[in-house]
Amino acid sequence: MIASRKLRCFAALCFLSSALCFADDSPHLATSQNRAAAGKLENGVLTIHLELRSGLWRPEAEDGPELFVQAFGEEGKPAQVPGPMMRVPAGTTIHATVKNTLKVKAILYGLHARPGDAKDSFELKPEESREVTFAAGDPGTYFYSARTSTDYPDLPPLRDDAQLNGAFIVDDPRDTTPDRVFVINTMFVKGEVFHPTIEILSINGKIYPFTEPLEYTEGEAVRWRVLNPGVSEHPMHLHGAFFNLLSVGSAEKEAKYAPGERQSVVTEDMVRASTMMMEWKPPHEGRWLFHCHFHAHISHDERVPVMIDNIDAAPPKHEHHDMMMSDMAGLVMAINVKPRADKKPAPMVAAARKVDLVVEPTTDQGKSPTFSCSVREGKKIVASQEKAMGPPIVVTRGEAVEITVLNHLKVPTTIHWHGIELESYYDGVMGGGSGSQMTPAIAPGESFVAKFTPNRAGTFIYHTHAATPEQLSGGVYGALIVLDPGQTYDPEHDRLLVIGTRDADFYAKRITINGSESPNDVALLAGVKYRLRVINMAPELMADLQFGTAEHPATWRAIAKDGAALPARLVKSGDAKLHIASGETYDFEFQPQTKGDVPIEVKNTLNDAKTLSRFVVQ
Ligand SMILES: [Cu+2]
Repeated sequence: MIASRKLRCFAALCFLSSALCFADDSPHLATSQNRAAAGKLENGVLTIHLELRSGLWRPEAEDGPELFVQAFGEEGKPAQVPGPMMRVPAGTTIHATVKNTLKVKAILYGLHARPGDAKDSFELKPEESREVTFAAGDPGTYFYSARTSTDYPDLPPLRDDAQLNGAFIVDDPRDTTPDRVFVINTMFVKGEVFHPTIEILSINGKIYPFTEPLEYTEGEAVRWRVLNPGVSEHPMHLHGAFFNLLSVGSAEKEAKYAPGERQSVVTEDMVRASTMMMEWKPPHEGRWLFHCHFHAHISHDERVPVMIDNIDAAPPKHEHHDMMMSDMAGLVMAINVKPRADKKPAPMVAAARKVDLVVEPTTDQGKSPTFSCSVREGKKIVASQEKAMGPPIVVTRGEAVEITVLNHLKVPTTIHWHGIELESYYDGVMGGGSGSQMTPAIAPGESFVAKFTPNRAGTFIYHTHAATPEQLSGGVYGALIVLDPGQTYDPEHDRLLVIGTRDADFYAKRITINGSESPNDVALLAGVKYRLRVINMAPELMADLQFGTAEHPATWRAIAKDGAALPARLVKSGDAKLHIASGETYDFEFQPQTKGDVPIEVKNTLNDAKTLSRFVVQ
């Protein structure tokens, strides 16, 4: 309550944004879990009366801080964040009336048949209404929206109007699989886009730890439609399980994939104004997370009191995740997976491999400290060697491994095994585990034994899951390579290209390649085929990677994403250009044909900061 009372006195900010100033009698907005369709469906016609209104949104607790925003509502009901869900079977006609009760002009998008044209919009003056009638069109996951702000006209609405949207789902009558609909919204209360002092991120109108706790059973088929109508990009990552992409789309259109054509991933980079339909089966019981992989979008600083009033918000208790990453906030959903009814205790498997991972500070403990990771197995020790990145850990599919993490830092840490389908307790998220068994943070001087048997070969990541970004930007991460049985690691032909940043900021300038801001040349042989494992492990980086020049790009062949083989439609040779967000991995085959230099460029797409390297082909 302190936070909300303070908000009401924040008059100075009113000059910057009306989101923080409002009359005391403003109505409260509801938040929506997108479970029920809005309007009235009768004889193949959906009748819906939408209104554009404004009111007080509570993205945290129901007695928590309030933000004055614009939102859609159905006539006679409270306006809501996100807006009312239009959900109809294909073949339905939609008869909608829209009324603008705001004191400003609004432009409405998406109230037409799908596929549609984003330019197909109409304007409503204050108090003006309009009736529209249209066929729903092709089945898919879409959204409608409205804009009242005038800055950044080429971007999705991002000010007080950032919550002015709602899901528009057209169901395929032949597919009755139940699903859930999650809408991610992004609002910049003031400041420049992506350089905000205040960025409010929510899923179905709530900020973690106030997002809806999800509950499933091991092996159950789970289908989600995830919508990102907003301006920001979010690489959405699922812990402990792969998910299949059934479709990807936008407000207006969608691409659908048949079972054999679907990509299997652990992170899907949801670019601005995008949608996806995903399906997965939780392989293991316990407490899990689905979250954005940009550290800034899941940090404690995402709490409203922290952002707006600089008040250190006490971490509230979460229904299922009592101690789960109490320092996380923002774009996170907690998932509790119950054991199958017929579950038998798993047999004890003696680990064939025992590996130590030692995390320690380097002598560089200045403003942006670096950390050293060393991997020990028997007498063999491989260390970071003055780079802000750990050495690869190489394991074998089907072979049980025990990795002892020894924390020689002065602060707690945890190590997450990104992309591995392991038991929750070993996943490296503080508060994870199942039942009363709870994953601890590894205190300074302590150790933790992670046990797993990788069930697919590919490129994965080990990385710190600590609440603050210093460990990530300081190099507490590395590649986790899973080989097929019988295969031996061949670092000559199996190359890593791991992208990081030494500054934890969307506008990071200090981009690293394999832990170095000034990477060495990479010697290759002409005519020889290499496997390249590309990883983005920066705290928050939307990176563009390119081999060759913009005019003369090199050629490579994509083969895997996040450790899973790509479907045939995506396995192809093409220009060596890749957009890769934090938390994604890609595998390519690269076979330089002629001798000479091939430039390597990694660019931050927000500020064009670059780190360059080159292949020297002999
Ligand atoms: Cu994000």
